[in-house]
Amino acid sequence: MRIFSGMQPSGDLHLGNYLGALRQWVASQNPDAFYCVVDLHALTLPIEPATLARQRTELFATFLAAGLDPEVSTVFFQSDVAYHAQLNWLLECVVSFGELGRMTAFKEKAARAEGYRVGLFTYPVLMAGDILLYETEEVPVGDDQRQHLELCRDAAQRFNHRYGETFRVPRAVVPPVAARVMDLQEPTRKMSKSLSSPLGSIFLVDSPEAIARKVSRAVTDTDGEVRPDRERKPGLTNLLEIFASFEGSPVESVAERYTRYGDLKRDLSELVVSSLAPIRERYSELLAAPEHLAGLAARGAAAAAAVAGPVYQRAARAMGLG
Ligand code: AQP
Repeated sequence: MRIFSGMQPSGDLHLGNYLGALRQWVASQNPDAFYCVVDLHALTLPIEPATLARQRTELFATFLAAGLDPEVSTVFFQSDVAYHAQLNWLLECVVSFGELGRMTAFKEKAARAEGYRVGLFTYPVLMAGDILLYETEEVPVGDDQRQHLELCRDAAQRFNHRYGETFRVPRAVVPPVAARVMDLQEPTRKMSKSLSSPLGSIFLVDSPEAIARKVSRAVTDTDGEVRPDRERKPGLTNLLEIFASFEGSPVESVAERYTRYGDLKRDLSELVVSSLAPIRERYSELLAAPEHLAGLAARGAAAAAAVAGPVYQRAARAMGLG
């Protein structure tokens, strides 16, 4: 199964990234799967060069620490494969201004970024190209990426219609539980790398103490009944979903076991800490060997370019270039 997905190195990964996407990647990795640190996307918001340089390496290490195996699938940096930037331009001349203006992620981020960059507006096109370059069938992502995936599908179909059959049209694969992990302090907003409050996100690299503090301070409600209800009890439902996702059981069966919020929070803390401990440990080991990581990334980029190159050439020729 040809799979592609990516994450931007815009900060430490949180539980949403892990449960919504990365854990699915690990489960579905195969020799035909491509997992990418989409570092060009991280330039859409202000970021210091030294911070980006550090964060992209850390994200690559996090992928491996979570269980991606570069001996099985292709793991690489987007900016190492120039076809991503090249196809972006071709697709910018296929996607319309109006379509991009409807993207909710853009509206949310632009509202918070003073004098936002053109790239913040156009990055869904770059993302569409990331996916189309690999003749992708499935894109494992969290729920927040559905709209961008639809844009990608529309762009592929329009291109094929206008210039002849060129791209495979991909589909999103979203997990059944925890597809949208919410901020622990503002549970009507998704947990985010760049926009969350300090206690709102649990990061994969958080210490056990930090995790316990964040879970115990998570916003719930006052009716005291342990049952899932996204509308009326978003905070509690979020905790139940995180629990169910880590445990691999239905949300209702977790809720049935508890009568008190405090007990649920205590057990959830323990579950999150024990589930993330091996990832934290492996992450530190990997970061201690940067040359090894660089070697793996170079191999990944060569393998990715071998697939992306012919697809880019095909698209360029279809448009009358080359
Ligand atoms: N809260 C979430 N719940 C479930 N899945 C989520 N994802 C992101 N937030 C949640 C999924 O993780 C992957 C990360 O993609 P990205 O790096 O492009 O980041 P993003 O979707 O823009 O959101 P982030 O991680 O919070 O970063 P910032 O704050 O920088 O925008 C995707 O598969 C996404 O669906």
